[in-house]
Amino acid sequence: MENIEIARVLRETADLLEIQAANPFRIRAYRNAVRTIESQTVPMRKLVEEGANLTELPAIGKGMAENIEEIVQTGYLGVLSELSEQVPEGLIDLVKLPGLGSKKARKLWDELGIESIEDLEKAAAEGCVAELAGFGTKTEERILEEIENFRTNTSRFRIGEVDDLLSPLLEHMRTVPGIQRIEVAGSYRRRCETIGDIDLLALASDSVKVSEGLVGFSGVDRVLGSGLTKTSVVLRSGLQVDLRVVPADSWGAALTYFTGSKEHNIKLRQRALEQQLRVSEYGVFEIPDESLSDTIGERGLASEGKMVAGDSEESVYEALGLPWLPPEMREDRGELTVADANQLPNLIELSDLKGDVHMHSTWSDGRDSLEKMVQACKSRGYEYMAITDHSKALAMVKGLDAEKLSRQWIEIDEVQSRHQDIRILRGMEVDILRDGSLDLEDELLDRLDIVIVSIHSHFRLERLEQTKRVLKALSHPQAMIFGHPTGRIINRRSPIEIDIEEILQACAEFGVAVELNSNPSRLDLRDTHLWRARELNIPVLITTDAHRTEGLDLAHYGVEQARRAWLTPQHVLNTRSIDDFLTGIG
Ligand code: DGT
Ligand code: CA
Ligand code: CA
Ligand code: ZN
Repeated sequence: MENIEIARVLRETADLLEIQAANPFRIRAYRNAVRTIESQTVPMRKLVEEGANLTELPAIGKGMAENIEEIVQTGYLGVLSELSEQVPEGLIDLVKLPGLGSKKARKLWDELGIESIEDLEKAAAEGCVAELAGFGTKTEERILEEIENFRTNTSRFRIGEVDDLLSPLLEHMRTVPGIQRIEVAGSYRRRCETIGDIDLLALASDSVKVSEGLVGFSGVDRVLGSGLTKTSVVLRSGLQVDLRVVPADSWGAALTYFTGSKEHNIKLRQRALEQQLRVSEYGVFEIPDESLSDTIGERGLASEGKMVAGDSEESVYEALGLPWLPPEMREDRGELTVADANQLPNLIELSDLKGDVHMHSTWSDGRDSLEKMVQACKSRGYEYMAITDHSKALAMVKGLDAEKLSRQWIEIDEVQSRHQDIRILRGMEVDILRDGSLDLEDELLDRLDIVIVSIHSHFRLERLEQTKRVLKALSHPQAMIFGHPTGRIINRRSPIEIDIEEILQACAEFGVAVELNSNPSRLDLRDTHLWRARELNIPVLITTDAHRTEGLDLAHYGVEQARRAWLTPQHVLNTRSIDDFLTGIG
């Protein structure tokens, strides 16, 4: 069991307890434990195996420690199984609908007998939900919207979650005898923000052993099918894994085919046909002349044609007269055209980043001190960094007022004097208030090196009002970076309603850069919006929004999305050296 799976079990328990109107302290104990586990970088599994005392972790009492041990050891939690029997299964999905929560779900169950998303959709469509006390037409409309989001969202996993689930699986597969190569293809290799299922390719002498290896993985919940070349399983997390065993001659062709995207593959095939070639997951083949004229009848071996490439991806692309293409570009967004013209963009890489300018410290809601964050940035080789704690409107995360901000600057100076080899910039993530004004006095904004403006409240304003609010904030002369512009949390919170085209045009006009927040739950701006930002010449910043030192390691997720938008180092401000960076941001 991985940490995200353990957290999922505990969260579900909390949801069910809440539906049952259990003791609030008990519910909170589960929720706090979820938070602790989600923030652990060490697998709980390892701690349990080592016999560590889990109660030393924050918010983990004796009972909760036992729960965690039970989950790690058996894969299940008895309490949850019992609770599940007392509550209809579908109610758990209801609780997960944004804006609903367990109290309202309980009420829907009690008063309208609603036990599932389907029940709720029907009742809302008939107008029954609006009639309940505390609901109303607005809530009803929103429920219908959220149901639609739910359907498109929940079957896909965020790429960060997939990474957590994959690492123990790959570790396990590497111990299977006879596997020479193993590679993850599909949307995962293209670094899509969410993943439908995992497509594993293996090169091995004995395909039965490989298949048995996958089926024997401790994280497998059920086996969907197992044949000579393909095995499919579902992990306990719900993630499906398709594994194919591929012969060496076809390795590159299979990797190309199963990396996709489907649309990219179709374009490749069309291009091949123009050159009298045929591409498949087995290789690139010449199409013999006779099979062109031949219509019915002889489609058998005679028309197979000679294999001209297939063992490596390079050979496949080369046979089609193309350079190898980075997987992030294989989305049928014009990549074959630029490849053909030998004009592939020089995509940005993680090592191009020279600084990170969005992070928090213990001054607001970060876990680590300013000093620790500086050391961590130094050890990642950064030339500069900015501390950007929250502003005062965010009282629940200890946002800084003018007085506290000034005191922070004193500490920055102190820390700076101890660390000469990294430049520490004064920054703040300034809240955009409901009316579009900024949550800090102008004279202080003036004295900051980095001003990120972000929305952390009133996410549900309607499009016109929300767009106006953001436009006002962007027009402030001190606004430098628009932080996580759409505010989405993938699979959890929908993006705010804004006219993104108008907003990006305004960024270009006012000289405001956009953030690419690398947190894999955010990835905000997303790839398609970054594409547009590039077209409009808007500078991009790839930042982590780290709330602890380990958070700085998420930068690669941002870089991957930037690559999907064809960004080069020139498009990203924090690839520049400090002086050029400051000129660019100013
Ligand atoms: P996902 O799993 O929904 O996140 O997205 P993918 O891209 O991983 O899609 P998946 O798992 O259905 O298939 C893996 C790859 O296999 C896909 O990227 C391209 C290839 N593929 C699948 N079906 C077709 C097809 O009908 N035609 C072609 N040309 N390629 C296909
Ligand atoms: Ca897939
Ligand atoms: Ca698949
Ligand atoms: Zn932040």
